[in-house]
Parts: sequence; structure tokens; C-alpha cells
Amino acid sequence: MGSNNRVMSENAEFERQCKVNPERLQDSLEVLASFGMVPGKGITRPSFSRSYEQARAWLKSEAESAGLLAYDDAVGNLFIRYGDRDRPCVMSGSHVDTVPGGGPFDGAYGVLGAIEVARRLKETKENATVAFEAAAFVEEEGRYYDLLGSKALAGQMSLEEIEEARDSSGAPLMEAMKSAGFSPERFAEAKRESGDILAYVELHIEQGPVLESKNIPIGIVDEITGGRQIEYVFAGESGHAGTVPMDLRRDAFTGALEFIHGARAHVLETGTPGRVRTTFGTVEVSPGFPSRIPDRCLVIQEIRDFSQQKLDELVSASVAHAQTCARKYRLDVSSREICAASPARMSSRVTAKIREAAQATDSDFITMPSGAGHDAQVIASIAPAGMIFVPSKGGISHRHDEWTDFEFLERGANVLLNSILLILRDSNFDPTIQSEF
Ligand code: HGY
Ligand code: MN
Ligand code: MN
Repeated sequence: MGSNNRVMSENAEFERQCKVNPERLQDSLEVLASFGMVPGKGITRPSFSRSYEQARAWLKSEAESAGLLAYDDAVGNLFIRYGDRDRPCVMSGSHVDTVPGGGPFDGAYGVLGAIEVARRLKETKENATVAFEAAAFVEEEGRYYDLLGSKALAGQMSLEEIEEARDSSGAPLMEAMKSAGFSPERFAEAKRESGDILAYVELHIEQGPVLESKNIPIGIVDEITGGRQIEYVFAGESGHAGTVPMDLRRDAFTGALEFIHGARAHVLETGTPGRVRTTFGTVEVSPGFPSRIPDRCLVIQEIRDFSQQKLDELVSASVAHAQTCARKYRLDVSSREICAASPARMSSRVTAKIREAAQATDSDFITMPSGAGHDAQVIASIAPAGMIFVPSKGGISHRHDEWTDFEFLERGANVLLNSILLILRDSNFDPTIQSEF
């Protein structure tokens, strides 16, 4: 009888250790969603903005009141640490910046899931030889510079890039960083030394329809798409829309239109079948008056593919096509790459731990690629990385009505907690044994 009780209480203790606190996770998601929220219009919380800095202050105060260390790096990444400062760490995180009018979970879920893990490790007094860090990477959504925080951490950027980065209204990143109290010129201090991060696991909503359509609660990511953004400016000559004959015009929009049509067709024909994407999400026509011939057209093209070689070819071909279209309509065209993220494969060692964690929590799972970009694809260049997805209602994201039912959010967080525990308790995740990737 006595020994049965002991077994039961040991099991209960084990269960307790391996579960997040669901009410706390749900409450924290609701509070974080309130920063930058306009009812009916979603959340607009770009990096370094007032609402972003309010969210940062709240995250810090939450962490500190839980007895955890919270600190920022030079570029504005926020870390919350369980364990000694001088030890290497296992890391989990995501971002809390949003697209304009975004939803409550893209990024926020991964940050709050990771903080919940840190709190559980502290509460259960997990006795790990290495530390755990929850990370909120700044500027993942790229108002000024896509994936700024994780790239700075991975040593993938230069001061020139920070100096040049502007948002769509022309506001410089440098000013935004400084006004939020950060030091762009000290960006190199954000770089982590090799071996400092032993493994990285990112929890995220899927942002697509696959898990929901298959009725599966957990996706384990095997690879993440790469992405490039190229800005083109077509320049011609304005004039009277009634008097200048069609064949004498230098209409910037006409050239841009032919470019968009042709580049889209070429990318779809030559990219990886079924996996390539191209989007022209920004088109600005100037001067923008019905009776004036457009003399300037700015176009931003995004291309995504899982093959680096394909991405390189598609960018070159698109730029060449822009020049051909410009010549045809006697326009000038300039092009510049605004941002680039390499495709990445997730580490099989980390993925194996996530799989084990899914089994330990009785969660059905599938292995799947990610067509969205994530901080994990950057961190994968310096540490073994993996990702956990949960279903998105209707596959909707980057919209105010993005949604995931809480039962999935809780389950995903439990898979994350168990993955982290399995990694922390596995002596093979050791600084001296680097991964296979
Ligand atoms: O655009 C993306 O894929 C990501 O959500 N930033
Ligand atoms: Mn996003
Ligand atoms: Mn995201």
C-alpha cells in the first residue's frame, strides 16, 4: 500500500514537472495581445514602437517577478534565463513584433511558451547542468530589416545594413533603435559565441491549413523555406493622359505591369514545383492621378523556395526580366535586394527529441515543411534547431482573425516543455559534441 502510494506520488510529480500551467499561459497570451491591439483591426506592434516597448517591459516584469533573469542585448533581443549566466544554454523563443493588423499568436505564442517553460523549470527546480533561455527576437517581421534580432545573434549582418535599413515610410532603423534605448553601433555584441547555444526549439502556429485539414494537433518541422525580397523602381516620364500618343509614352507602370506578369510566370515555371512562391505585395504608382501618365513605379517582389540554388537563379532571372521590360518601354530601372533568408533544414537530433516529446504527451504528429519564415532558420546556422507547429484555424495568419483553439496551444506548449526537458537531460547535447548539420 505504502509503496503503491509512493509510485503514485512519483508519477504525479513527474506529470506535474512535464506540464505547463494552462491558465497562466492563456492569461499571458491575452495580456500580450492587448499591446498594440485595435479592436476589430488586430494588433499592430512593430519593433521598437511604443506598444512593442510596453510589451517588452511587461515581459521583463513577468520574468523578474517569477525570479528569472531578464536582459536585453545590444540590438533589442530580450532573453529570460533560468540557470547560471556563464553556462551554455538550450534556447527556445520567437518574436513579439507583428505585421500591421496581425493576430494574437504569430510569434507571441512561441515567446510565451518558452517563458512558461522557464517558469516551470524554476518551479520544479529542474537541476540541469546547462541553462535555459527564452528569447524574444526583435524585428522578425521586418518593418525595417527582416529577422534582424536572430541575424545579429548569428553574426549574419553588418553595420552598413543597419544604417541603410528603412521602413516603408523612409524612417531609419537606426533612429528607431536609438529612441528605444539600443545601440546599433554595438550590434556585434549581440553575436553569440559558437557552443553558447546547445539547441534551439521554436514553438509556433502553423499559419497554414495542413494540420487542421488532417486533424492532427502537432507538426514537427523538417525544413524552412528561404526567402528574398527585391525592390524595383521603374522610372519614365509623366505627361498629359489625353494628348501624349500611346507609342510616345514612357509609362513606368506599363513597364512594371509587364514585368510583374512575366516574372510571376517565370518563377512559377522554373522554381521547385509546388513549393515555390512569388508575391508582389507592394506596388506604388506615382504621381497617382488618373489623368497623369505614371513616371515612377516601385514594386517589391518576394520569392520563396526551399532550394538556395533555385532562389539565386530566380532572383537573377527576375532582375534580368525587369531590365528587358524597362528597355521595351524606354524606362530606367534600378533594383536592390531588401532582405534574404536562407532555407534551412532542422536538426535530426532536435527533431528526434520533439518526436519523443509528442509521444510522451500522447500527441499525434506529422512531419512537415514551413513555408513561413522563422527565427529558427537563422539560428539553425549556429545551433541544432527544431520547430513545433500547432494548427491555425482556417489556415489564417498575418490577419487580425488569426486563431488557434486553446487546447492546441496548451498541447503544443506541453510538447515544447517535454522537448526541452529531454534535451536538458541528455548529456549528448554537450558543447564539445557539435551537431551533424
Ligand atoms: O513572412 C514570414 O514568413 C514570417 O511570418 N515573417
Ligand atoms: Mn509572421
Ligand atoms: Mn512568426
